[in-house]
Amino acid sequence: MTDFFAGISPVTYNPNAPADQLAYRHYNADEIVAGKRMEDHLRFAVAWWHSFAWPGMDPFGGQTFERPWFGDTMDLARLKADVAFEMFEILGQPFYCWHDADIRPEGDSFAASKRNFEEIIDYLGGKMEAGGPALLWGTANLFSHRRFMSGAATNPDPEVFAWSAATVKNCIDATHKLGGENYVLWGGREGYETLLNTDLARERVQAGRFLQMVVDYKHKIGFKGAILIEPKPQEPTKHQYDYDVCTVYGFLKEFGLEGEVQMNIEQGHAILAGHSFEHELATASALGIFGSIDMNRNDYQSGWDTDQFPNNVPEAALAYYEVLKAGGFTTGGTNFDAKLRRQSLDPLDLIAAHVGAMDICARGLKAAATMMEDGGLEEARAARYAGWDEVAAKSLLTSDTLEVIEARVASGGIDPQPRSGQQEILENYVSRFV
Ligand code: XUL
Ligand code: CO
Repeated sequence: MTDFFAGISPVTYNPNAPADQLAYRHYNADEIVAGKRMEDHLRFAVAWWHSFAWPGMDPFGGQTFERPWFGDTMDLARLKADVAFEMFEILGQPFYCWHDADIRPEGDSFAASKRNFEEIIDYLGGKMEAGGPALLWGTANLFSHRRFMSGAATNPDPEVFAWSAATVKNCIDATHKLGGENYVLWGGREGYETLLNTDLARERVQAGRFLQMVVDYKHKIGFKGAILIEPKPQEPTKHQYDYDVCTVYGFLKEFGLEGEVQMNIEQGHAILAGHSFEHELATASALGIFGSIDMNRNDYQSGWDTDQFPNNVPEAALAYYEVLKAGGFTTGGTNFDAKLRRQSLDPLDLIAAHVGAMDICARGLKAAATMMEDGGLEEARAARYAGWDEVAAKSLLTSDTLEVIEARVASGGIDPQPRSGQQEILENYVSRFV
């Protein structure tokens, strides 16, 4: 045992806990909601990078957090893992996630980094076997080190492409070894700063080939988890290729991978792309590529990716409504890709942030399930599209041609009458539940 979380006991469900006591007031893992345990619906995961590796810097200042495990040795990496699993025990969440770079120190060669990584993976494996949470997903950090400054798969230098491919191979192997449920690719620097030095067509082909190799390798080793792409429109690069769900779908179609890859949709990334979170979720569901979510919001005034813990129940309700409509998570889950504010220095801040976020999501899920059960939105939607149930309307989408349609409209049988979209009435309806 380390003493990092000294004095903080495992958090339990207690809706009547005194105000100053840490407790889940809404998240009750075993409670049945819409036919399933809440834990199985929400499938919460802690993100290793923000919780244990992020030092609290911003563009004007460096490290604010002082953590006893900060440093580049294997002993410190093991200490970091010890503290992480102590936090998991306090929270009791079922999953966690990592990048390779979060859990192991960088070595002075590829082979040395690989050795460090494999040693830590075995260390994590031991802790998972001893009762720790399962791995929701693993991923490679192909954006922090300076070798990736011009991209990974889309780098103009084929040696960086090769380094990245080799890194991803090892990360998929490790994810597979730990029984991970998904493997994520976020194209951190797969994009460009200026077209003046960029061959955009070539970079697309490189990214397509890279992803095909990932999918081939997954099948070769028998990894049953999903491959997930996490769209983001910009930051760190000015323009990123995986802009949003629709853009990624076009890319998957181009390279014949639409049946192989699903989406990890992040709330903050959706907002950066000029969408709502629920728009991205509904789009992925409509395209049959919904996978998992990163449940972290942005500050709406800042205009960049602030990765804050969720705190808005109505937003969470609309998001989980889409998740429920999509049939819920299969391999996916709710990952808190969220970091503390840099002034939130204390171990207690880290625990409280996750506890509050889990309660917000639980409230969102419960509201979404009640709304779904009530059925008001689906009834209104069905009524709005009821005209399409008519035989004549169905043939518009199957056998009719423009000439046939024109003849029908010209003969006077069609006279469209505008009808209210009832947005305010539907907004009033939703607010009854949230
Ligand atoms: C960055 C981001 C990443 C991915 C994993 O904005 O969301 O943390 O989730 O690489
Ligand atoms: Co993310």
